Amino acid sequence: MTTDPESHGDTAVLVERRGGVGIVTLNRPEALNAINMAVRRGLTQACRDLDSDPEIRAVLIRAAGDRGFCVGADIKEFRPVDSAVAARRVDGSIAYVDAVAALTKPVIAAVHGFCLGGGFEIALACDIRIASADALFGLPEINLGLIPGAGGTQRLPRLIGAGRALDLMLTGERFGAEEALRLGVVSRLAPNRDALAEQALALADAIAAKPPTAAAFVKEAVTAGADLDLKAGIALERTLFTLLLTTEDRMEAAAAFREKRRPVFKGR
Ligand code: CO8
Repeated sequence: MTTDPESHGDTAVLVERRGGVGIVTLNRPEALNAINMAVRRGLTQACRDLDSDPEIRAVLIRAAGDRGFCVGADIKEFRPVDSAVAARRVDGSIAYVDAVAALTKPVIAAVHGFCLGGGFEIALACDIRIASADALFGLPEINLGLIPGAGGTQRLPRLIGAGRALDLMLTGERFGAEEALRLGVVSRLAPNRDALAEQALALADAIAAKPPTAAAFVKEAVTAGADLDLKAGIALERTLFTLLLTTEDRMEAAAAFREKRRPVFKGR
């Protein structure tokens, strides 16, 4: 089933439901999808709505326009901040990235063109990144007298290692899709934008067809486990594994295998 896109926060963020996949589109192509207040609000709301929708089993975040996924914070909205109180108010504005990271369902970023600053940080808060050959990544905050402020200094080193992440953050250099694949920033490449749209949706569909509780638990084991020592991480894995033994979906998977048919997973 496909729904007409709903808009969140003006038309800055669109949400569409296609079968079990929730598609979130950053939609300010005239500003290369720069993150303004409407994007912050829209993305936050979209993630919350899709996470609480029982029909949705995977989320895809993509962007409108030819030129890119997102060029980061809307620099035209930057204002002088002259007190700690005002700075704290600005600091509270990364709820949109927290909302992406808080999704309990698998989330994929489909990246084309520019993916800079806060845009890159949105992609880093996703579980899987797939890029088209024209993708250009970078954390240029240092050139603005800032540091990445929406999780980049923490998520990028965890993903690719501290040395490589520091190199990218201290230079602010941009890097292309092949380099992103080599570094492990993305796990899949598509040859062009059309192929990206197709491959990203096919990947989301494939994940949406998996038993949803197992998908949520594998995500939890990896993301929560990353903050634990090995012993505690393995204990978490054991707990989640044991819980899955009690699900109807795991009995259905075994029955379908025996009966040589496709399984039907209900998330129970
Ligand atoms: N904010 C607002 N508008 C933007 C931005 C941006 N970040 N980037 C591009 N635009 C606009 C341009 O102003 C232009 O609009 P207009 O036609 O009305 O003048 C339009 O998009 C097209 O851009 P360009 O004409 O500049 O196109 P080019 O092909 O010449 O260049 C670039 C494209 C290389 C992407 C260039 O626009 C650029 O360098 N943009 C800035 C990228 C950047 O520095 N991003 C990082 C921002 S910092 C950040 O994201 C930190 C977030 C941490 C959270 C903190 C919370 C407060």
